[in-house]
Amino acid sequence: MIKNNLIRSSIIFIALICFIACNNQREKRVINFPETNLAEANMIPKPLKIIPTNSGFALDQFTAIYTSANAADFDHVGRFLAKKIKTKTDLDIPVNVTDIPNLESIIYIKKVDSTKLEGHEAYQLQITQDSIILNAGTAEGAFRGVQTLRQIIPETSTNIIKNKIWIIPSGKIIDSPQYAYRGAMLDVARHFFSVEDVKKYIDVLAYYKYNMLHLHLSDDQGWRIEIKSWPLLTQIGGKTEVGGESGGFFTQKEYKEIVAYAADHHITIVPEIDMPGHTNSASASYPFLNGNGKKAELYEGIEVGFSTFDTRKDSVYTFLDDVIGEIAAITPGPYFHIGGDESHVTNKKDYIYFINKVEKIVQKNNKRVIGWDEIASADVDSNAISQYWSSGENAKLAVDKGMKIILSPAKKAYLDMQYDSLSKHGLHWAAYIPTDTAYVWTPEEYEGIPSENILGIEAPLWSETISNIDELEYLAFPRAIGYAELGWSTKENRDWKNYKIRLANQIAFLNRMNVKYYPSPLIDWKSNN
Ligand code: TNX
Repeated sequence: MIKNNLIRSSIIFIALICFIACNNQREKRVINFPETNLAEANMIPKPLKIIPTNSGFALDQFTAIYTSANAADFDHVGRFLAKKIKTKTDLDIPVNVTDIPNLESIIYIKKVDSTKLEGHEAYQLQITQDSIILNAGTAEGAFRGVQTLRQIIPETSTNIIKNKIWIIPSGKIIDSPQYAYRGAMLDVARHFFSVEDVKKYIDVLAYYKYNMLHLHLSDDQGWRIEIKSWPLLTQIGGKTEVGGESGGFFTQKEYKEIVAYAADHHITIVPEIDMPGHTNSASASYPFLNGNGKKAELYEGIEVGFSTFDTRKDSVYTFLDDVIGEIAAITPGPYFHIGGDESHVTNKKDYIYFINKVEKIVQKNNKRVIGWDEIASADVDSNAISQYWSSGENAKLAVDKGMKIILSPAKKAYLDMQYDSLSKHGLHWAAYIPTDTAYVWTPEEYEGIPSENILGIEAPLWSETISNIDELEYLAFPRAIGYAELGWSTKENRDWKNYKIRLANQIAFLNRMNVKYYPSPLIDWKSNN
């Protein structure tokens, strides 16, 4: 293996030297590039620094991709890029193939000393007339850089030389994210979404540099993850959905498939089992869990706050030990979300007792607790993360406890809020959230939360009113694209007027991906048709 790597590394090295040397010896292809401006290229999220040099790089059939040797994960990123170039341009770009006759330009994805870059997702792109060098300290950084590169490949080719070329504007990009946590949440409990749906969502999220996908796997209306030691959870609790539709669940094998697909896109899955409230489907499956004093029946409505686990029974914690243990075992990411919201029929003392016990179980499984903002009112330690959705008071409690906060304020960041009163899907209990409102707010200064407490932002998509991928996409896009920029780009680099032009330019990508976005009247989509 080491020998193979060594051989490969020398071959690639020789190929690169050859490329440079040969280019000096043989007559160099001359292209008169039209003037370009990398700073105006169509990138979302906007990179930290862009230095245009106003010329171009010709992507064409004489381009090849190379990646640092001894780094299989970089090779993987290179192949991902080649696949995406194929979809966009129909070009077959070889990856780590030496001996290419007529090689005119290279894309080199290079592993560099990570201490020279700003964090593990940082990357730099250096684009000149015959090479693109993508420097990153990790495959994750390289993957983020590849998304930028995908975005600046023009939709159409030109014919200024004999063969078709795609002119990428030249210059330098220095980039790293503002927040370490840039998430989307999908509620597969109120309505179930298939593995294929989740994968399609991941494809689009990855393009905009999201790095977390939180799956809301259980709620009153359905239990969506197979637990081998408690099979009735899915056999009974997985059967229902809001509105009487047919339910469903992920087997552990399917969940692992999602985790692996997400990992391939450098996205971490955050599983959520919502408790002690929002637990009707579990209690309908195993009645001993129930703490609200009534017999739990399967439920297909949308009212919340009526269910609770019995927080004072040891058997409930034995059950949760199994549930959390089984899910943690197939979740490589560092987080486990315990819900904790709207436990209106759990008394305060019991709530505090419960959250404390569950936190210990999560920690025993080597995961870090995330919970909705209410968990800050319990006795959690500073390592737990509070997900702000509605209560400024809970945010203060979290700050006092030294906790990190994920910002998901319902009136700004809830993807299930209607755009306006005419929206086909969605609710409006928190607000109407048109595309500009979703973008024009400042997580950096939200409700006086100190910036050092903010881990990042997440856009939750609750699914009471949506039951298929088209409806999911109607609510998620274009707003989720704006949240990507809020999470990645600095305040100085964000501007609605500039963003809305770049957003309009996403239409080609969204159409190619067959994303049924909501054509917000605030965006001049037509100019790009
Ligand atoms: C509130 S946000 C909820 C969810 C609903 C959502 C609908 C939160 C922590 N709880 O149970 O689905 O509103 O917008």
